[in-house]
Amino acid sequence: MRFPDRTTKIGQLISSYLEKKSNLEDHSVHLLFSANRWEMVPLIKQKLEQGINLVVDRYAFSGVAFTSAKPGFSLEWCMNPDIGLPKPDLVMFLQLNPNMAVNRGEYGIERYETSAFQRTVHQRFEELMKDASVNWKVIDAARTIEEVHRDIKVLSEDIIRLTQNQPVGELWR
Ligand code: FDM
Repeated sequence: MRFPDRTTKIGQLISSYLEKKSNLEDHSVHLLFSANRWEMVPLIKQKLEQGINLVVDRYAFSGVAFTSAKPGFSLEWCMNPDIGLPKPDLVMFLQLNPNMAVNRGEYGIERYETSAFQRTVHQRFEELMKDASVNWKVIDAARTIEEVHRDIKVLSEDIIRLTQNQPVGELWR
Protein backbone atom coordinates (compact mmCIF):
# COMPACT_ATOMS: atom_id res chain seq x y z
CA MET A 1 0.00 0.00 0.00
CA ARG A 2 1.02 3.60 -0.28
CA PHE A 3 -0.18 6.82 1.26
CA PRO A 4 -1.67 9.07 0.23
CA ASP A 5 -3.90 6.60 -1.61
CA ARG A 6 -4.87 8.95 -4.41
CA THR A 7 -7.65 6.70 -5.75
CA THR A 8 -10.35 7.44 -3.13
CA LYS A 9 -12.49 10.60 -3.00
CA ILE A 10 -10.37 11.95 -0.16
CA GLY A 11 -7.23 10.88 -2.02
CA GLN A 12 -8.30 12.82 -5.09
CA LEU A 13 -8.62 16.02 -3.02
CA ILE A 14 -5.12 15.40 -1.65
CA SER A 15 -3.68 14.62 -5.06
CA SER A 16 -5.04 17.80 -6.58
CA TYR A 17 -3.53 19.73 -3.64
CA LEU A 18 -0.11 18.08 -4.06
CA GLU A 19 -0.17 18.76 -7.79
CA LYS A 20 -0.89 22.41 -6.94
CA LYS A 21 -4.15 22.29 -8.88
CA SER A 22 -6.02 23.36 -5.74
CA ASN A 23 -5.29 25.03 -2.43
CA LEU A 24 -6.44 23.71 0.93
CA GLU A 25 -6.10 25.19 4.40
CA ASP A 26 -3.12 23.59 6.22
CA HIS A 27 -5.05 22.06 9.17
CA SER A 28 -7.73 20.83 6.84
CA VAL A 29 -5.34 19.06 4.47
CA HIS A 30 -3.55 17.47 7.43
CA LEU A 31 -6.85 15.97 8.57
CA LEU A 32 -7.58 14.77 5.04
CA PHE A 33 -4.24 12.92 4.94
CA SER A 34 -5.19 11.28 8.26
CA ALA A 35 -8.72 10.47 7.04
CA ASN A 36 -7.14 8.88 3.98
CA ARG A 37 -5.35 6.45 6.32
CA TRP A 38 -8.39 5.80 8.51
CA GLU A 39 -10.56 5.00 5.50
CA MET A 40 -8.12 2.16 4.68
CA VAL A 41 -8.12 0.69 8.23
CA PRO A 42 -10.88 -1.87 7.56
CA LEU A 43 -8.90 -3.17 4.55
CA ILE A 44 -5.61 -3.09 6.49
CA LYS A 45 -7.15 -5.13 9.33
CA GLN A 46 -8.79 -7.55 6.91
CA LYS A 47 -5.48 -8.23 5.14
CA LEU A 48 -3.57 -8.63 8.40
CA GLU A 49 -6.21 -11.04 9.71
CA GLN A 50 -5.73 -13.09 6.54
CA GLY A 51 -2.06 -13.37 7.44
CA ILE A 52 -0.92 -10.98 4.71
CA ASN A 53 2.12 -8.84 5.49
CA LEU A 54 1.73 -5.22 4.47
CA VAL A 55 4.51 -3.03 3.14
CA VAL A 56 3.35 0.57 3.24
CA ASP A 57 5.03 3.45 1.45
CA ARG A 58 4.54 6.44 3.81
CA TYR A 59 2.17 6.43 6.77
CA ALA A 60 1.33 8.61 9.76
CA PHE A 61 5.01 9.51 10.22
CA SER A 62 5.05 11.36 6.90
CA GLY A 63 1.81 13.00 7.94
CA VAL A 64 3.37 14.40 11.09
CA ALA A 65 6.77 15.24 9.61
CA PHE A 66 5.36 17.20 6.67
CA THR A 67 2.62 19.18 8.43
CA SER A 68 4.76 19.95 11.49
CA ALA A 69 7.37 21.40 9.11
CA LYS A 70 4.86 24.19 8.45
CA PRO A 71 4.95 27.22 10.75
CA GLY A 72 2.71 27.00 13.83
CA PHE A 73 2.20 23.21 13.86
CA SER A 74 3.43 21.17 16.85
CA LEU A 75 4.33 17.49 16.61
CA GLU A 76 1.70 16.77 19.22
CA TRP A 77 -1.16 18.44 17.33
CA CYS A 78 -0.13 16.65 14.18
CA MET A 79 0.04 13.22 15.84
CA ASN A 80 -3.41 13.43 17.41
CA PRO A 81 -5.66 12.40 14.50
CA ASP A 82 -3.48 9.34 13.79
CA ILE A 83 -3.44 8.01 17.38
CA GLY A 84 -4.81 4.48 17.39
CA LEU A 85 -4.08 3.58 13.76
CA PRO A 86 -2.74 0.05 13.24
CA LYS A 87 0.86 0.21 14.43
CA PRO A 88 3.62 -0.95 12.08
CA ASP A 89 5.94 -3.65 13.45
CA LEU A 90 8.84 -1.87 11.77
CA VAL A 91 9.37 1.57 10.27
CA MET A 92 12.23 1.98 7.83
CA PHE A 93 13.49 5.50 7.27
CA LEU A 94 15.33 5.75 3.97
CA GLN A 95 17.82 8.46 4.82
CA LEU A 96 18.99 10.66 1.99
CA ASN A 97 20.67 14.02 2.21
CA PRO A 98 18.18 16.62 0.82
CA ASN A 99 20.91 17.84 -1.56
CA MET A 100 21.08 14.37 -3.10
CA ALA A 101 17.30 13.95 -3.16
CA VAL A 102 17.14 16.93 -5.52
CA ASN A 103 18.82 14.79 -8.19
CA ARG A 104 16.29 11.95 -7.97
CA GLY A 105 13.37 11.48 -10.39
CA GLU A 106 10.88 14.29 -10.99
CA TYR A 107 11.94 16.22 -7.89
CA GLY A 108 10.53 19.73 -7.66
CA ILE A 109 7.26 19.25 -9.49
CA GLU A 110 4.85 18.72 -6.59
CA ARG A 111 4.13 20.78 -3.52
CA TYR A 112 6.68 20.35 -0.66
CA GLU A 113 9.51 19.52 -3.10
CA THR A 114 11.81 22.39 -2.19
CA SER A 115 15.17 21.99 -0.42
CA ALA A 116 14.34 24.36 2.45
CA PHE A 117 11.08 22.59 3.28
CA GLN A 118 12.64 19.13 2.91
CA ARG A 119 15.37 20.08 5.39
CA THR A 120 12.74 21.01 7.98
CA VAL A 121 10.82 17.79 7.26
CA HIS A 122 14.06 15.88 7.85
CA GLN A 123 14.46 17.56 11.26
CA ARG A 124 10.91 16.57 12.18
CA PHE A 125 11.61 12.94 11.23
CA GLU A 126 14.69 13.08 13.50
CA GLU A 127 12.36 14.19 16.34
CA LEU A 128 9.89 11.38 15.59
CA MET A 129 12.69 8.81 15.57
CA LYS A 130 13.47 9.60 19.23
CA ASP A 131 10.21 7.84 20.16
CA ALA A 132 11.35 4.41 21.36
CA SER A 133 7.78 3.04 21.23
CA VAL A 134 8.19 2.80 17.45
CA ASN A 135 10.62 0.29 15.93
CA TRP A 136 12.63 2.64 13.71
CA LYS A 137 15.42 1.48 11.44
CA VAL A 138 17.47 3.95 9.42
CA ILE A 139 18.62 2.82 5.99
CA ASP A 140 21.28 4.66 4.04
CA ALA A 141 19.48 5.38 0.77
CA ALA A 142 22.49 7.02 -0.88
CA ARG A 143 23.71 3.60 -2.04
CA THR A 144 22.66 1.53 -5.06
CA ILE A 145 19.13 0.17 -5.46
CA GLU A 146 20.50 -3.36 -4.96
CA GLU A 147 22.20 -2.50 -1.66
CA VAL A 148 19.15 -0.65 -0.31
CA HIS A 149 16.92 -3.51 -1.43
CA ARG A 150 19.09 -6.10 0.33
CA ASP A 151 18.87 -4.23 3.66
CA ILE A 152 15.12 -3.76 3.37
CA LYS A 153 14.63 -7.43 2.54
CA VAL A 154 16.69 -8.69 5.49
CA LEU A 155 14.98 -6.35 7.98
CA SER A 156 11.54 -7.26 6.60
CA GLU A 157 12.11 -11.00 6.77
CA ASP A 158 13.45 -10.71 10.32
CA ILE A 159 10.49 -8.69 11.60
CA ILE A 160 7.96 -10.96 9.88
CA ARG A 161 9.53 -13.95 11.64
CA LEU A 162 9.64 -12.15 14.99
CA THR A 163 6.09 -10.78 15.05
CA GLN A 164 4.26 -13.77 13.58
CA ASN A 165 0.99 -14.46 15.44
CA GLN A 166 1.35 -11.31 17.54
CA PRO A 167 -1.61 -8.92 17.81
CA VAL A 168 -1.49 -5.64 15.91
CA GLY A 169 -0.68 -2.69 18.17
CA GLU A 170 -2.17 0.80 18.23
CA LEU A 171 0.01 3.67 17.10
CA TRP A 172 1.04 6.29 19.70
CA ARG A 173 -1.32 4.90 22.35
N1 FDM B 1 2.48 13.67 2.68
C1 FDM B 1 2.26 12.34 2.68
C2 FDM B 1 1.94 14.50 3.65
O1 FDM B 1 2.15 15.72 3.64
N2 FDM B 1 1.15 13.96 4.62
C3 FDM B 1 0.90 12.63 4.66
O2 FDM B 1 0.16 12.16 5.56
C4 FDM B 1 1.47 11.78 3.66
C5 FDM B 1 1.19 10.31 3.65
O3 FDM B 1 2.61 14.02 0.37
F1 FDM B 1 5.35 15.23 -0.19
C6 FDM B 1 3.28 14.27 1.60
C7 FDM B 1 4.65 13.71 1.44
C8 FDM B 1 4.92 13.95 -0.02
C9 FDM B 1 3.56 13.80 -0.67
O4 FDM B 1 4.29 12.19 -2.24
C10 FDM B 1 3.34 12.43 -1.28
P1 FDM B 1 4.56 10.71 -2.82
O5 FDM B 1 5.61 10.93 -3.88
O6 FDM B 1 3.22 10.24 -3.37
O7 FDM B 1 5.04 9.85 -1.67
